[in-house]
Amino acid sequence: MNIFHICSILPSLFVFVTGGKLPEPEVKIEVIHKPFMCYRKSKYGDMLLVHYDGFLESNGTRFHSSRNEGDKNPVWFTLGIKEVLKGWDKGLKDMCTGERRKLTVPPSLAYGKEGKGKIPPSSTLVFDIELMDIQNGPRSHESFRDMDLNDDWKLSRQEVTEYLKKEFEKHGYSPNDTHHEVMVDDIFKNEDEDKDGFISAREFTYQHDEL
Ligand SMILES: *[C@@H]1O[C@H](CO)[C@@H](O)[C@H](O)[C@H]1NC(C)=O
Ligand SMILES: *[C@@H]1O[C@H](CO)[C@@H](O)[C@H](O)[C@H]1NC(C)=O
Ligand SMILES: [Ca+2]
Repeated sequence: MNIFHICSILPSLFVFVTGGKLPEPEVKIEVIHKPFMCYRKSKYGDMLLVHYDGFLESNGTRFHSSRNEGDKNPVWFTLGIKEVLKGWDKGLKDMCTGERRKLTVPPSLAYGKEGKGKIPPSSTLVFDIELMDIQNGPRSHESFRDMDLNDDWKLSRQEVTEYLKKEFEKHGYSPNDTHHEVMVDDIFKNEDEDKDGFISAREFTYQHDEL
C-alpha cells in the first residue's frame, strides 16, 4: 500500500472509530499487583469492596485514604452506575479480587473544572486501589440500561410501563393497560424513595424487591 492510499483511508477510519467526535479522555490503568489465581472479574452492576488512596497528580498530596482515615474500613460501591467518579467506573472493570491498580484520572472523569473540597479545579487524580471483594449487585446494570430508553439515568413511569409490556409479551401474556397501571403505581411506591417521580440508577440498585 502506498502513502496515498494510507492518507485517504486514515481519516475515514478515524471517523469510524470515534463516531466523528473527539476521542473521550481516558483513564490510565496500571496494574500494580495481579493475583496468581483469578476466580472472578469485576463487571458493571457488581458491588465492589475496595481500599484506596487518592493523590493529586500535581504535587503528590494524598487527599484521602480509606486505609488510614475514618473507620479505616474498605468501601462498597456498585460499578458502572455513576455512584463513583467516572474514572472509577471506567478504570475498575475486569479486575480480579486481590488485584491492585493505579488509576490516573483526568479532571473530566473526576471533579472537573470546579474541583471539590480538597481537590483544586481541573485536577488530575491518581488512585491506588485494591479490590478486596466482589459481590453480585442486587440488580444488574444491564437491565437498568435496557429500561432507560432515553439514557437519562433514571426511569420514568412510561419507561417502566414499556418494560412491563415487553416482559408480558415475552412471556406470552396479552398486554393489559389497567393491570400495568396498577403494577407501575406499586413499583413507584416501593422504588421511588425520594418521590421525585423517577427511579434513579441508585434507587434501582439498592432496592431489594424485584421489579
Ligand atoms: C499541593 O497542592 C494542593 C492544591 O493546590 C495544596 O493545597 C497543597 O498545599 C500542596 N502541597 C504541597 C506539599 O505542595
Ligand atoms: C386487566 O387487569 C385488571 C386489573 O388487574 C383486571 O381486573 C382485568 O380483568 C384485566 N382484563 C383483562 C382483559 O384481562
Ligand atoms: Ca430515563
